[in-house]
Amino acid sequence: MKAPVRVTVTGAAGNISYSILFRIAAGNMLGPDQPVILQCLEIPPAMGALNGVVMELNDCAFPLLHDIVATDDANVGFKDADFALLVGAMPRKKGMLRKDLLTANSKIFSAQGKAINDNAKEDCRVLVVGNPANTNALITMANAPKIKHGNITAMTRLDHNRAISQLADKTGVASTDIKKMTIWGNHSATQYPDISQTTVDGKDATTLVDTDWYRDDFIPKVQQRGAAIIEARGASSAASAASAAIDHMRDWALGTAEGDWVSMAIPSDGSYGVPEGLIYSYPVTCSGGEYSIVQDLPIDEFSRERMDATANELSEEQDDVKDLL
Ligand code: NAX
Repeated sequence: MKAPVRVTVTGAAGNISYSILFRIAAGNMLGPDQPVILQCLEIPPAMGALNGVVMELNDCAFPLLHDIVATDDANVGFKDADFALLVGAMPRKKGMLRKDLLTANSKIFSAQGKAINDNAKEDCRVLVVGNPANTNALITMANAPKIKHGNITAMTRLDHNRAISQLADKTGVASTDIKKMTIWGNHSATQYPDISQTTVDGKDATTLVDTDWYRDDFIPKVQQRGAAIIEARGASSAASAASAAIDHMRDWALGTAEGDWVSMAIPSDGSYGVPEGLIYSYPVTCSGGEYSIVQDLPIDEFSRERMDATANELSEEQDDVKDLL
């Protein structure tokens, strides 16, 4: 049996974590031969609820779960972490502008960036789920210079999975028949779900669906899916967000399938003309615990406009938090 690795989850008493923690402990993220120690971080008012979650985790008697740490001290929560899933964030309240949300969360992520820097392993792999995820990741990265460059990422895998599911449904295939889906940019309504390189059971997706459906139905549906879930459920996506976080970390750690890629929001290196340093979602392949951007894809005018629009939104968000970078 391998030595256990330490996985920190913040917002551990929240809705997404109520699914994430159990999936990690069951081995869905790092494989059935990788024991884990869960380090659950919360804020003081949520420690009672977190205690209940810990009781339930214990009651599962998961063979891979070696230990659980429950704390409201970020220095304890990130101690020696190999992986960190930053789920905890302040939710958007009624009447709150996007900018107010950015400011409130920027404080959380600058403090957690410092705590990661001071306590986590230098090659700790970090996934930011809490919104606005890309810019929260930017703030975390700016405050954690010791962490290996590129290891602070944000989640667009839920958007990627939503896009696969919509296209599979439209073309009448299984989701496993869809390959090479891409989400470009921000995890927001400006994201660009791109099927120009996607295949459906080996055929070009663009030859199977008409352009009007793609542009007027598919793209907005993927962009607005989070709002549709809130409308239907009265609460934001939780189990599907948890599942996407597990997918993101699993593929990063264990590798993507041959002949396919996934979408991850990562620090831009300038690829595809995106300003360097923004946390931008790209198509990536993963192998040996590292990701690399899929290069040299053809970009037509329609794509270019959308890729630039979502990059511009990220640049504006970056500007709003520049004092913390
Ligand atoms: P909940 O409100 O259920 O849980 C959040 C938890 O975070 C709470 O228990 C709270 O006490 C805790 N928390 C707040 N500040 C903290 C801090 N400084 N340190 C540690 N814990 C802290 O929200 P939930 O539904 O779990 O969603 C969590 C975040 O994910 C939200 O920001 C949400 O917007 C975001 N999402 C991101 C998605 C993505 O695809 N990137 C999709 C789903 C989700 O909307």
